[in-house]
Amino acid sequence: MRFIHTADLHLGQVMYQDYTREDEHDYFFSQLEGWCRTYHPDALLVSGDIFDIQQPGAHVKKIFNDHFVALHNNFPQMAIVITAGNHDSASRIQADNPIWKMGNVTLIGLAPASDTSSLPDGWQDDYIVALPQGYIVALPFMTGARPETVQSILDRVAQRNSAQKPVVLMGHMAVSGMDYTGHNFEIGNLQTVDTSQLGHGFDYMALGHIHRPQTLGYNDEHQPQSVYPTGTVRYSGSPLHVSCDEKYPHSVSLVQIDRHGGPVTLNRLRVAQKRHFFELPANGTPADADHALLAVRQFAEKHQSGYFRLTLDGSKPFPADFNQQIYQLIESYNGEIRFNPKSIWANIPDTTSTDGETLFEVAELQQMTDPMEFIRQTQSHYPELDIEQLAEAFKEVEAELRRLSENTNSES
Ligand SMILES: [Mn+2]
Repeated sequence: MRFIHTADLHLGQVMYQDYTREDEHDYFFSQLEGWCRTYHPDALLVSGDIFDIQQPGAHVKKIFNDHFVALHNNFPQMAIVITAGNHDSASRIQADNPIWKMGNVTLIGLAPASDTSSLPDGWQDDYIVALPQGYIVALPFMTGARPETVQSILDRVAQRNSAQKPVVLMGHMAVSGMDYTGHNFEIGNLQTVDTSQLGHGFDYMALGHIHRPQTLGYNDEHQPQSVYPTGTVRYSGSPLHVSCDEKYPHSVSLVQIDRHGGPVTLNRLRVAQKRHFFELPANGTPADADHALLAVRQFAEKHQSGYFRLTLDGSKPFPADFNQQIYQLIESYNGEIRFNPKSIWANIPDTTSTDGETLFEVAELQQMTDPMEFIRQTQSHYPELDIEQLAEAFKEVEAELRRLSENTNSES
């Protein structure tokens, strides 16, 4: 069996409240189509986070429809299997499955119930895509690990797989021991799943969720090809750079497995990016306002296209309309030069004044992610406040929000 594994498309993503990525996605899909033409995969697997938000607009749905209908029309023999990630609405993805089934496309949105004892015999088959060349277990994002559920499906495959064909398990989760570079913000909200919970009986686990391509237990992304034993666990990574913190190349995974029990041969197909991410100034020295503007002007003239983020010197004065000046400067590039207004601030001075009053620079507030940090520093203004109680309350709210979003993802 030969297949292409990708994930985390985030269709409809808008960068920095301002920039749509439709042409970047078009560029990716044109490359994907080229690979399908060259390598004739039996299947194309997309392991979750198809859309960037749960309720994408009609325009974004059309982008999805156009690309996947084109893939099916051009390669009707290729099975396409798409699962929902935590960014997707499980029920919306699932609802479209019967229609797409007519075009050799399987959409799996809803995870199996956490208690499977009341399900009818053979419920596992809903998650098994049986191809002439092998089996694909298509599991979407799930709350928690649910190892018995996963193993029960893998056992069902084992029963049916008397011909010893390759077995692929799809999933969307954070597995412990992986490299989460670029996910700093999100990771606090996510439980990682221990590898012992992944189940056994698969030759290859096709994961989504982490944007950095990687194979569990290997440090070999620089190689064009790798050969692994059976039971390999891999993130294909996202095709596009999704944030400034992703400084690694992106690829899709072309995988060949000839029989159950391996080996697994992986070819990394490097995705060319339509727009790159840049840090300015290029030499890394935190800039004052004039140097920053100069760096942006030079960058724009030289590259004509791309995203950039600034590192600024917080000990220097900045005009109140500094960001507006940047936007004005890049205006003539028709959205090709794209500004991340959340700058990195260096050398922020200690602004505690002599009377104990805390003053904040805008820069400092911009960097603050924990509301408790702000409250602790301004505690003198709220003598009545029980700080520990407040911290507990924040934790509860955070946990509740997480629980709600996971329920929405897995059950609604
Ligand atoms: Mn995800």
